[in-house]
Amino acid sequence: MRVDIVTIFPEFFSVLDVSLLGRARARGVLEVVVHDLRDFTHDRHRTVDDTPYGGGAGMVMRPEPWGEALDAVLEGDAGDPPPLVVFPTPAGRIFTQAIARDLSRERRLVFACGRYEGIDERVVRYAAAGARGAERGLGDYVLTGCEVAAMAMIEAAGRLVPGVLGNPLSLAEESHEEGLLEYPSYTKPASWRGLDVPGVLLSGDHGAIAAWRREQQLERTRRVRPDLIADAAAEASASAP
Ligand code: JCZ
Repeated sequence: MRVDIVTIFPEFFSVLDVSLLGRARARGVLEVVVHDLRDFTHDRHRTVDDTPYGGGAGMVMRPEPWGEALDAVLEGDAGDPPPLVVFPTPAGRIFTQAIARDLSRERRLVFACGRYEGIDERVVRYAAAGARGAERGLGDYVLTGCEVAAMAMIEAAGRLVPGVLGNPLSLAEESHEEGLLEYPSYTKPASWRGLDVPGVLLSGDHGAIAAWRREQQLERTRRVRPDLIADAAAEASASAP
């Protein structure tokens, strides 16, 4: 998979050189190219923002540098389907594991990283016309810019790309993969500062361990994320014959 990122803070993305995704990049499974939006300006001050039409606080990113940047990034790509341009924004649909899975199957992703009060709305429409566009938010809170949100999405999608993770089996059992939170994990020692590992995990009874883990998943999800249980129930009734 190839990921392009357009941003006014290219140095922010140097963390993608390390860890899991860094190794995947070194092996050529994942290609990440970072572009500086200011390289697509033509004035002495490399201006990317201006005051909003209609008034209001803050600045909005002007469309011209974005148009040139997207043209340059998408130039020569005749692939089918065209690249997906993701606009991280708190005004987008919430990013979920299912969306991460969808992104991981894309041939090419482009992250358009806004700052200030966001990007001129016409850029989103332009991307949707020339490629495919998607506005996505991480959650119901506001960041100062899209870089951290983009990084989270790249990591969540990137680790699902075949060949990026060492052990693909570990993916199947983690939180959100089946609509439930993960069961609690323990390692040695069996007793630590007066706190003991649940006895069933030491029993060697694999059936009992599986049943205990499932019960823990259900209990934990009901307690901290009842909304996930409601979602799963709604999905089950929607797909019932
Ligand atoms: C650009 N501020 C892009 C996304 N989930 C979430 N919260 N905040 C954002 C976000 C904030 C931004 C920009 C300027 C995304």
